[in-house]
Amino acid sequence: MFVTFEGPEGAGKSTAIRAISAQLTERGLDVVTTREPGGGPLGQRIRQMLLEEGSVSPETELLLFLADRANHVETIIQPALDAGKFVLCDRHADSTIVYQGYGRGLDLEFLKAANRFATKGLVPDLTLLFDLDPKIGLDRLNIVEKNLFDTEAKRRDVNRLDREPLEFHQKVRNGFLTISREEPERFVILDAEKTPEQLVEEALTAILARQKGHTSLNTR
Ligand code: T5A
Repeated sequence: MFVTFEGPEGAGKSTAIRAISAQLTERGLDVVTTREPGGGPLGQRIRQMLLEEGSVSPETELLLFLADRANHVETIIQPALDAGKFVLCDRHADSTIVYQGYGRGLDLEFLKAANRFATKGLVPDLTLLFDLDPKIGLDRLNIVEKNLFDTEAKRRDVNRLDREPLEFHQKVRNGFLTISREEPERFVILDAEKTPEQLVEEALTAILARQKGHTSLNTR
């Protein structure tokens, strides 16, 4: 089963994925956790190019995200699904629709076709949208906070996209809400202002409910 986690900056996806992965593993599931950009060795290099400071045009940015996705699906996600594993992915194709489409203004129909090309038609079985006011998410990134599921305090580096104006991040949030309404059967929206514990519980409930009715659409 293929589950993606989406949402604006600092919404708590990575924090939740770590806990969810541990709980699914305890239930005996074979779980692969991964992320975009940067899911594999080539992806790590693309991630660095994408997120470091400097001027990058929307077109170049798009093509780098797509290159990362195509390689990620081909070398990590699809092989894991074919082996019957449970894949939890921090951001995927919806981030391209929202950041490069709703945020940067690139053509949405073109982006959908480009995503189909990069993923070879792979679509998540479930997408959890961590919905949050971007002001709260960006504030979270600017403070050192004890990560509730880790033993040490961490500060995540603020990257090139985080530094976009608040207006950009509002468009991103609204874009996620718009696309989630277009595909209500795939998306579950979570209120990311809740505590990490509550979010993990709600996300797990959604995943296990979807797993019950799941017949693998994504196994070749
Ligand atoms: N992008 C990505 C595109 O533009 N197009 C694309 O196609 C793709 C795939 C990736 C950037 O690239 C863009 C989107 C992004 O801008 P990234 O570093 O991977 O950059 O960024 P994010 O995925 O946004 O990661 P973040 O770290 O910003 O967000 P998370 O993972 O949602 O948040 P998390 O878990 O790291 O938590 C952030 C902080 O909040 C605390 C944590 O302890 C941490 O300090 N926290 C909470 N605080 C209060 N309540 C909660 N429930 C909390 N949960 C976590």
